[in-house]
Amino acid sequence: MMSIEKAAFAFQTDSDPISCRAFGSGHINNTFCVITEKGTKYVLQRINRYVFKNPIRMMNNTCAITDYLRERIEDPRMTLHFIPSKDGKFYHKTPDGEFWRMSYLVGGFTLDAPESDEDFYQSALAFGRFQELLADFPADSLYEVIPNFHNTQDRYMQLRESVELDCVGRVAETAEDIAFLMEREKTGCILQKMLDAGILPLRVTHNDTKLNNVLLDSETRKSLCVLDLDTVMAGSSLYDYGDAIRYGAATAAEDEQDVSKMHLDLHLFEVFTRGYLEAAPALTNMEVALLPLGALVMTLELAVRFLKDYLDGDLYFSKIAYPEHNLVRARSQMALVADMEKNWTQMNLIVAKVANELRR
Ligand code: GN1
Ligand code: MG
Repeated sequence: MMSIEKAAFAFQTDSDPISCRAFGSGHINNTFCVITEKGTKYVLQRINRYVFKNPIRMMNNTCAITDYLRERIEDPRMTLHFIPSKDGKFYHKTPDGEFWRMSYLVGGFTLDAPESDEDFYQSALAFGRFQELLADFPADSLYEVIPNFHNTQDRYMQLRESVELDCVGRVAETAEDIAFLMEREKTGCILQKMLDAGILPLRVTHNDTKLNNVLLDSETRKSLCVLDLDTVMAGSSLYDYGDAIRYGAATAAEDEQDVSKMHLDLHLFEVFTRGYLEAAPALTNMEVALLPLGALVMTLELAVRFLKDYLDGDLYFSKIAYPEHNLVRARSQMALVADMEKNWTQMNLIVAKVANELRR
């Protein structure tokens, strides 16, 4: 039996697994859809051990969050449900040290790009609700799964280290890209400084709010729940809002090679802003005022991360389709940063308008 099949058999499924195929488009973990004799569908994932150093503590976070949510939702499909392994744990560890986990795949689907305004609005509601439902969850009890995950200051420091090391000789060809990012370092560090100073509240945040991390109901197309809880940690609401805009309100894919296609869709920006603020009414005025900055900083930060990884030889974002893939990703994010800068006044006006309409 192959290792994937073995892993599928390690969990308490309702009957024996009969099929297992690759599933989803995540950059980090390896994901499969398992179907059993009774026709039940499950998601099986192998956890990326380079990225997640302590999978057991990570799963403890995830289970604490899903348990908490389960007590506060009307429809059980509004949170993930993990399936225990045959030895009663929420993960399965193989003799060679790989970790697997399994959850139900219930009546829903995900999208890599919104097919309508409504799809994107639904994702805003899902991430806003997530924020709101977890408002009283003790954020400091969560294990810091990836230290300094959205600490842009630290991300810049790491980029600088990689530039100095130049371990695969890619610095010369990316001099302009490095310069673009370095020119914006000050802006990139504002949020972290405000969090450190207590001007922005520390919240439970998802930290990876791509559209494809939202499950939509197959029948109603309404958002059911948010997926991929690996990076749930203490952070800023601006991370979640900003990352969702970066990905979902962009006119091109994250790895578009033709950067002239990459813009911020201001209409989708407004649609998401409305949904997020409706679903998370407890955001402070300061958070609301800084939403555009959240979008800019998260885009800039991911450009820094992709470029750093390109300079390191693709160690972190190791799922690449061609050698320059991470450079292409970094450049598309930089193009989006540049477009946000062009639309800065508009973005701020839109946030002010929506907040005013919702009478905040
Ligand atoms: C990764 O696993 P996935 O594809 O949902 C990454 C995010 C990035 C994203 C870019 C743990 O998310 O931080 O924003 O790729 N997750 C981790 O697509 O690093
Ligand atoms: Mg994901």
